[in-house]
Amino acid sequence: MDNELKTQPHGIHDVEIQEWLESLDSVLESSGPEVAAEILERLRAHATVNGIDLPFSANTPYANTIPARLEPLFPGDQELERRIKSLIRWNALAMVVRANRVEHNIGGHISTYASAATLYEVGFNHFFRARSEEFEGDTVYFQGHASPGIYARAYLEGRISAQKLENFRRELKPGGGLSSYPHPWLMPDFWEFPTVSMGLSPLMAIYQARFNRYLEDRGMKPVTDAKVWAFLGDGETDEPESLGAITLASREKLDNVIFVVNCNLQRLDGPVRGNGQIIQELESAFRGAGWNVIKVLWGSEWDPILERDTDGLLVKRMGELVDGEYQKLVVSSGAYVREHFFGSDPRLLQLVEPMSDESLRRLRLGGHDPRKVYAAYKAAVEQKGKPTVILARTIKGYGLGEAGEGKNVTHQQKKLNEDELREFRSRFGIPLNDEDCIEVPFYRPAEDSVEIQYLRARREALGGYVPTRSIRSKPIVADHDELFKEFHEGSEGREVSTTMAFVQMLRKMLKDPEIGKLIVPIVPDEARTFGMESLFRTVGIYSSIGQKYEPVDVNTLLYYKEAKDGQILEEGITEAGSMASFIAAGSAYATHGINTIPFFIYYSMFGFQRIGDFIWAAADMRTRGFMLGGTAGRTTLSGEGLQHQDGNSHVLVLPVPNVKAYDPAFAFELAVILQDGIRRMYKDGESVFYYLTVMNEPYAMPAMPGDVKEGILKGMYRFRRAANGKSKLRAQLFGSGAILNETLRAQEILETKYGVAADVWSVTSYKELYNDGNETERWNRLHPGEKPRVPYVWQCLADAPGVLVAASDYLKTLPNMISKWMPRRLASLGTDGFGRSEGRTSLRDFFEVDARFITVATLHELFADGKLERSVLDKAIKELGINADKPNPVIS
Ligand SMILES: Cc1ncc(C[n+]2csc(CCOP(=O)(O)OP(=O)(O)O)c2C)c(N)n1
Ligand SMILES: [Mg+2]
Repeated sequence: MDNELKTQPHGIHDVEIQEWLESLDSVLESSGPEVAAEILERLRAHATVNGIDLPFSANTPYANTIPARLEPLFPGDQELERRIKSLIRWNALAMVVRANRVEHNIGGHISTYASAATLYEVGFNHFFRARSEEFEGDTVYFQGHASPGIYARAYLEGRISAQKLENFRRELKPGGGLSSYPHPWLMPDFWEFPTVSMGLSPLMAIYQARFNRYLEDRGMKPVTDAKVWAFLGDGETDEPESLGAITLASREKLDNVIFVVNCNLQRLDGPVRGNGQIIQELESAFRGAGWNVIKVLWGSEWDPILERDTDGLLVKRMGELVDGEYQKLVVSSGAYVREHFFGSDPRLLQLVEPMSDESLRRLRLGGHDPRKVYAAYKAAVEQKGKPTVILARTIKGYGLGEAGEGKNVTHQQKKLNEDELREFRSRFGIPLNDEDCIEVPFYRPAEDSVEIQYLRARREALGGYVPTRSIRSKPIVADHDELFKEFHEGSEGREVSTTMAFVQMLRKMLKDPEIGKLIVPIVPDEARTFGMESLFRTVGIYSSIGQKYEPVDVNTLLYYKEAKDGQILEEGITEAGSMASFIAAGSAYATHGINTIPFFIYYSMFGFQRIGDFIWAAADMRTRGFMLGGTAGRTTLSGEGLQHQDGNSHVLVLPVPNVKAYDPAFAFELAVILQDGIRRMYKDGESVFYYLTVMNEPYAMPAMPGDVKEGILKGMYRFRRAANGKSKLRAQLFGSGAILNETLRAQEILETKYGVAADVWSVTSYKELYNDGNETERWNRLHPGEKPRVPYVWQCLADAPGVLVAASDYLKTLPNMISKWMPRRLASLGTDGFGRSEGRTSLRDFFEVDARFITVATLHELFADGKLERSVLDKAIKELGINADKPNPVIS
């Protein structure tokens, strides 16, 4: 052989390398892999001490992590499983093709499932255990775009009818259809986890796995070996959330979590890393984070070739190609593979000399080989002390041939021509003749066929069908009147904020015999901000390993206590992670049959606008619980400025249909809302959750003025009537949250200085009022023959005289959106614009929402109605010290 080829850079000869390799082989043989690893580790340390600069690499060669000789026996009937998988492939394709024949552009994806079929089928036949009476079951996050395959399998299992398959993406058809992607909201008996907004499911899966441990450590469920599987796309890993929590998984030793990344090297537009290697990049990220990484790159056909490759040249060559080149090889002929892959070195060519071009073309990738995939899954479920990620190489659009296999356009492929359909049919052996085939009928073998029998038997052995969603928790029974009653009394002059009031309620709830244990307080490093540090000591912060150190503040009453059975999830600075915990805890009623009640309290600015998509997923998933936006209110949070002061969240919550949003002003309002929320969600089982803003401004909490519970929950009630109801000048003032106090002050000013008698209303929820108004309007429109219903806002104000003025710490659009159900024109004050670092008084002046501005707005409305002289208004502006030429806060 050519001598040049045997010489490495720096003049080292192969002989020398060979000697080192042989010595390692002999250690491996005589003493095993552990000793060999120890020697390598020592060599590395020795080299470092002696000044050898070893470049850091968390990568292993571009080869299968599990060598062929260590592969376990495949326990299934491989041929039968292949036939079942082929049928699923066909039906998945048929769903999409048929749907698009009926309506052009209805969408659907063929190529994602086509690449992932083996990854799923090995899971379904051998690993995914269902939830049953005896066992909690594994949890599987299916890649959203692979849903046609999951439906097609459920069809073979006899769980979904052909009619439903026919109505894929046509959910409004009579009899219902199938949702495009996993949506528990739309298919609550089937899907458990919404995954299609990419990047969310990997993070949710990690926190789900951690929450499972939390429940075990707190003695709320038995310790099991249940796994959380998350299937993701390689393109999906570019979403920052995807890898955002991987160090939590390794730190917490979450060997119950398994990621399977379908590395087809493509995303929607083209290659994930045309000029690089996504698999190697992911390997180093995961290994660096302490994960067990299993690469499944090459199918069994490669094993004999690799065996002949005693010099490691083939593995070296495998590592040389960038993904763009690999993608090209996938769509090329055997001759091309020979020339361009093996042709780089005569010794490589020699390795494959006996093989035909056809057999070179048929060299499978690891992710399409059930034996390799099985070996990886088995190793993953047996892995102790570390999470596992499986990086499986596949071909996007596998089996589509000319219709898209491996091509850049494959993601969007939804139509196949007749030839392409016939080819696919033949390739996967679907028993349809040429004529029938082009109709793309769904195909299910007879109930007593070996395929159906086998498939059913496998699922029976694994406890039932996956996915299946069911509600397994029992409703709570108590009404908790006693618990909340004390908060109806008021604080007797003591100044407290609504946040403090909430923490008092939380403390009391934690002691309650029925719900105490179920409460899950979740904080992203803000417990002290919200005055919750007293809970550290009383209920403890959850830590899977307890507390290995003496906390620095151990001698104080409220020391930082971590405990294995700690109840608080102190997540650190991750609103996304906290939300994922909220979702896990708020859906445990279905996932685990446990009614955990999460209370996630955070800086309100960093909720709906920062993690809005997680909140949307939580809503889809029918999560229950309470989100508390702390330090809320654009002018109530003083000092913090533009990026902290939230005047938006009550607007941003509007689109989420099943979130009930309240901006309570007083402790008794909060108590009423919390008590009712617990009833609705945990007693009556409603799929809603709550968003409550709580503030940090202290003031005396009044007692509940009579029985106003219904009004609080419906969104508004009259808090204080005008002292002089006979006055000619009348007004109705609406305030919310901390701004209600400004309204009450305005009521006083108006009465004492200007003779205006105003009633003050507390508007606890603009969202509730808006929904009620729309619903009433809709009903009236659709039932013209019946007695019209009256919106709640109108009911409240029908007999309330005078001009109307609203003020809140949020955008003016909130009061404006309900004004059409008011009997007269409404003037709205609010906090549109960027916040400022300032004190409350200045902020309320700047945003024009303080008592003075409410007063002027009221006088102006009276003036506009011709009830007041302009001179009074002019005088008031002066008297109240208002600068009429101040900058407009909305745009300044
Ligand atoms: C957050 C988000 N952004 C964009 C999309 C649109 N989208 C759907 S699939 C896809 C490509 C997926 O590629 P990959 O993750 O590699 O999955 P594959 O289909 O290749 O398995 C994109 C961009 C989405 N669903 N979610
Ligand atoms: Mg991909």
